[in-house]
Amino acid sequence: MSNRDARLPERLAGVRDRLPDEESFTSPLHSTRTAAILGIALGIAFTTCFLTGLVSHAHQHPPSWFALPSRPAGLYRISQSLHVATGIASIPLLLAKLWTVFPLFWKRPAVAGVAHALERLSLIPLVAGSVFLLFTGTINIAYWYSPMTFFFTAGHYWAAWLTIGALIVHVSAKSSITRLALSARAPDAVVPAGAGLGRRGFLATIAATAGALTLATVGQTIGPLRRLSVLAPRLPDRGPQGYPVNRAFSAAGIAAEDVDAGRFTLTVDGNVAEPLRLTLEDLRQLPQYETTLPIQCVEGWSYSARWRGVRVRDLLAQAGADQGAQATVESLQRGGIYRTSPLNRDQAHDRDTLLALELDGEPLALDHGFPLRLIAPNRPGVQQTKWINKVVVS
Ligand SMILES: Nc1nc2c(c(=O)[nH]1)N[C@H]1C(S)=C(S)[C@@H](COP(=O)(O)O)O[C@H]1N2
Ligand SMILES: [Mo]
Repeated sequence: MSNRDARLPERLAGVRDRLPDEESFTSPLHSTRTAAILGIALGIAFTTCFLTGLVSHAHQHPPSWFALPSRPAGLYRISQSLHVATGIASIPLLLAKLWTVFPLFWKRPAVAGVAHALERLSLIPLVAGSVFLLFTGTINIAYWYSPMTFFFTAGHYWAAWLTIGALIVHVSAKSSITRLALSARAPDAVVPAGAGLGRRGFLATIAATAGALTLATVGQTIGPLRRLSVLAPRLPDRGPQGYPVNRAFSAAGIAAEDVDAGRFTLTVDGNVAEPLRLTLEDLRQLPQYETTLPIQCVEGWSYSARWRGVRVRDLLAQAGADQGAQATVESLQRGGIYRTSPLNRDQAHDRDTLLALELDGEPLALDHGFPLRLIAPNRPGVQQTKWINKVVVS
């Protein structure tokens, strides 16, 4: 053994002595009580975000055992606005929580028994999953796609299950210490006068940050707050005909002659007695209905508008489809996963499921889907397909 090797254990011990331990972090804000309060806030936000995320996933990947209802018409708007808002509010909460509990990562012994080891191991998926979800959600609504080398919805969805599983383990492991920390009898850390923020001040700062972030984005869906929404990527009153657009006509790869009013035709075929082929003039001659419905983008922004057009159920009846028929609506757009949109029985037969020709009393702008777009109650914006030229009945 060389001299250097002989000194190795000694040198390692030296390094260990220089590492911080739990006591090195002296701020009284690293208290169990602060961690417990932030943990509860984060638990509520994450659970709401998870459940509303499942709703959105179910709309876009309809399960075979459950048909999503077409009512209440504005339900998806509430659910998805909550999803995005709770996700955004979770960012400062998570950062504050990680900062508060950070000294515990240096606690010795690092492992004290099997249960403790498992509880600590579950922190890896919990922290990594939370950071991943909030990061991918944020860059998705900010249209910053380059770091996303995977399909966003699949990655975000599976990470959510992993994170919620780890959260359940974490909450079970911490429930008694949380209860104790919040009980009136628990001694609270005392902040000496002049020593900086106290616990109340710290929590108020975090709450104010979460509130400010919410206000700076929630105007994308709550119209009267739009002036405050400096961080919202889309505003409900900016765009052609006064409404925002995600996929512009120029980005959809559709030839101008395909949407020429004189040449355009809509076909209704598939499982029908009598396939239909209708020109724009034919469609205008059919009974027209008007409805006020929201477009709620999965990214959080939304607006409500007055739509006028032909009922899908009337077209199905005219083509001689079954009472229980379902349908897929197809766009002139050539590629992309959002060029088709499925309607289950309920959705296809709802009186407000329209192929709209007009928005607020005017023909649709090209960017809003001229000549025809789908508009139906209680569904994500990605399923309100534009530039429709085909309905396939099944
Ligand atoms: N054919 C087609 N329709 C589409 C899309 C698309 O990419 N292709 N994007 C959708 C998305 S993501 C949303 S939120 C709504 C937005 O509606 P608007 O652009 O008319 O406001 O349209 C939807 N319709
Ligand atoms: Mo969207």
